[in-house]
Amino acid sequence: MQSKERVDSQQIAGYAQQVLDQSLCVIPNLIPTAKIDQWYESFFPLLNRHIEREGHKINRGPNRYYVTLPFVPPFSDPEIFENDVILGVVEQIIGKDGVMCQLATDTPLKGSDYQEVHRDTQLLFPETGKESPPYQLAVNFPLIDMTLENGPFEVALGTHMLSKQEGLQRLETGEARLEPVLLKKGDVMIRDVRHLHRGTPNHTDSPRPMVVIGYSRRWLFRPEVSIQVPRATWETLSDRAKFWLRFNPIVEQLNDGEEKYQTFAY
Ligand SMILES: O=C(O)CCC(=O)C(=O)O
Repeated sequence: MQSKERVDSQQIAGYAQQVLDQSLCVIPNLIPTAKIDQWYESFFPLLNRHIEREGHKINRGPNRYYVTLPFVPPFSDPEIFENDVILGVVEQIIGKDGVMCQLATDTPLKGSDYQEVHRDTQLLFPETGKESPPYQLAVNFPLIDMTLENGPFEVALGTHMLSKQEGLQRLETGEARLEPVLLKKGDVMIRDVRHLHRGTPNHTDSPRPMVVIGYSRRWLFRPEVSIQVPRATWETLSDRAKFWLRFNPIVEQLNDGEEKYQTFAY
């Protein structure tokens, strides 16, 4: 596991600056690939059950699924959600008193399509028509290598502080352009979810899951996502982890309900 010893505070500041300037940074080889393989294996039954139960909703486009991960091993792994480098970058952007509010996956399968170009959140103060400093981040990592064939995530860098209209105009004029982010297993992307982006078609037979861990400013209420923390897991957490998870419900038993995060594109 890469720690602050290997990525020093200057590098962390550099990653944070990249997110502020261009809306994302990629930290290579941060998560051991053996860990990713374990997540991949544990994820499959969840994906299959989700498709059986809710696959008909097609809310993210055909053959593309959003699946929340239960906060139990291997997914409740402090070496990932509480990683010093990830939290170091996150803290510099949304503050040391932020919250972790989401643990889920996006997975295009064969037959998926281009999504409409979108952002993941609305203006905080719509009456101003202006963007604010950052308040919501996604930490993403794929469970297999992303390739041009298997539905890479595409993003228009530097569009996070523009209005959607202005961003779309820049795409039309060629001033901005959508680029695939070809993350390898173990790489971690930290992004400001306001940039224009889209999912692309997976032409292969292998589903391409990408994990999303959401971190927000402490005052942002996102009722569509939350992490149920089983009491047994809570008891094992560090004080820092408890702090970041403090506004999530602690439950005696996981409630295995339907996905609430249906409206996702703005
Ligand atoms: O490529 C991906 O997995 C992300 C797709 C996406 O942007 C979304 O579903 O909101």
